[in-house]
Amino acid sequence: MGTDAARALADAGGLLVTGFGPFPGVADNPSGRFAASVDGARVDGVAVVGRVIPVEWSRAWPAVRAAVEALRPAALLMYGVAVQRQRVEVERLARNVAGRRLDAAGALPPHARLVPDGPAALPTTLPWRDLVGPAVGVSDDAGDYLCNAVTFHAMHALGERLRFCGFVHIPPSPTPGVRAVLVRLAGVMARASV
Ligand code: PCA
Repeated sequence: MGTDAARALADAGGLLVTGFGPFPGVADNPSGRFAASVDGARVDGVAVVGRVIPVEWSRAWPAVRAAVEALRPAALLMYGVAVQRQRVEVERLARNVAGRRLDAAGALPPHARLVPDGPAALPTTLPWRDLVGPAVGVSDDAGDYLCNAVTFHAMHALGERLRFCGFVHIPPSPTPGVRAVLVRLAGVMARASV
């Protein structure tokens, strides 16, 4: 997306949407495809920028942080796929753990804890009650892989700077719930800014 849309995001209370790229077992990640598809969109008057994040222990959180620093969005909505899930679920918690699981570059996490002196868990600041609906539920277990990791880091480092910050797991098959979360969050942001 062009610099004009990025400027609009910084100036107009915009929304950064992230998804992930491929990782072992998932060659084509629907969360990254969704984030790319909404890049440059306006939803309910809210400017949206979409970014695809590498599924790598050393690069995922730095990529999210760099995008937030460059774009200065009002809110950060992150998506990732969970292959066993049947429906879209807003994650209410992220935990300070990194599972010993290989990433897309074949690397393991450097430590068992994401932030050595950080809390055991952090709650989302997404207005999750407003986001749930027929195709969207909630979860209190974001796993111990990269989705949980970027979410914990983002909430730990940016939770107070962003109006809303959180993560949504989506199933591998297409469902209207994926877009519904974005539309509902944009609606909350639009109503709050009038
Ligand atoms: N899902 C993985 C990481 C990237 C993704 O899309 C997860 O649930 O942690």
